[in-house]
Amino acid sequence: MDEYAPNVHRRWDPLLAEWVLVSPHRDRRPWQGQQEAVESPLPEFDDDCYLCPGNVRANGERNPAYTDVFTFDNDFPALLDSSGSPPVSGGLLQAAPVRGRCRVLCYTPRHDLSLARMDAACIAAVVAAWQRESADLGRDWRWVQCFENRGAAMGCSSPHPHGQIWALDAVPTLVQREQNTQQAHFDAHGRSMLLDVMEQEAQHPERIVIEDEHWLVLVPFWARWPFETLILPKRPCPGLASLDDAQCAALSVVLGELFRAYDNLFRTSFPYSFGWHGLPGAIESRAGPWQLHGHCYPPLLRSATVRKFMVGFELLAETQRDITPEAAAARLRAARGPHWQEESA
Ligand code: H2U
Ligand code: ZN
Repeated sequence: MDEYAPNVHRRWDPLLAEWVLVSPHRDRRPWQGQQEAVESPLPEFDDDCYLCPGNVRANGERNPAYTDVFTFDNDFPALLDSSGSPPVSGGLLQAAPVRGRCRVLCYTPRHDLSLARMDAACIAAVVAAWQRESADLGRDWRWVQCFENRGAAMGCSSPHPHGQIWALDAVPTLVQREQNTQQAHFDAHGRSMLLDVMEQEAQHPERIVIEDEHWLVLVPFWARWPFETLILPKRPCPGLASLDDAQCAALSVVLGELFRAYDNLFRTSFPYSFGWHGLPGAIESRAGPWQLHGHCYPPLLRSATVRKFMVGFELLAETQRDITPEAAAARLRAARGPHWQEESA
């Protein structure tokens, strides 16, 4: 079947409780819009990088000569240890105090690498850091958000491989919505929603991108972004700190494969926002409403320079996507393998 044949329909996102409009044939419309800059090759060490080992950061502090991961408190944190004074509120105009802590996690001393170019051992150090931060910060804060913005197209301030961790004493809006939908499903069926999704997806390999004993990576049925993926542990697992050694080792391999497939797709350093949704703190792994999952939201649509914009209809009415999730998964599967830059080197 022609993957771009007109087949307009809507799909339901059970996690965020929203509809998504799917219009596959639109991917063919002529496009003379914005061209994103294609990045040039990077040095292994950059004197001017705030995140490279031994360099001085924007606040005057010097980074240690770190050799694997390096974590520090964000010099420009969005959340502070003390709340501001919310404006006087009441009725429909509600405000609330909020406190939190923001951390930056450098994945490796190598300025030129990325999750797509790091080996599994190197990624394992990042997975361990996510677990550590999630457990430590989870003792003091209600929510711990690990995430990464990659590439200038996603507003990332530095190509040095790094992510961020924001911890706060409030449950953020989208997390609260996922909490509500997962809890409602658990109350109604006594099972975790995402484990049920996974069971259904096992019968639909057309959306699966990577699968091993411990993990399933798929383009969700309800994906918003063109090449969006959802990363799911196969066993009940409430949060990052609950993953065991075998799951972490497998994840380090799976993440490398996924981000290499992204880079290979358009032979570029694929931009994205990626992050984990899971309960903070160290919690026993057992079936409950929360199932750990990673969301990867990459903006590219047709090439290294043509991206999807979430604008008019999306901002005012409902998210709309151009290619089907099934077509996106097929292309990601086909892009798996060695990194294109290593192939052509
Ligand atoms: P992004 O790449 O997503 O912009 O995140 C980088 C973070 O690193 C950003 O939040 C912090 C910025 O505040 N940062 C420091 O804490 N110190 C620096 O010297 C540079 C950047
Ligand atoms: Zn650097």
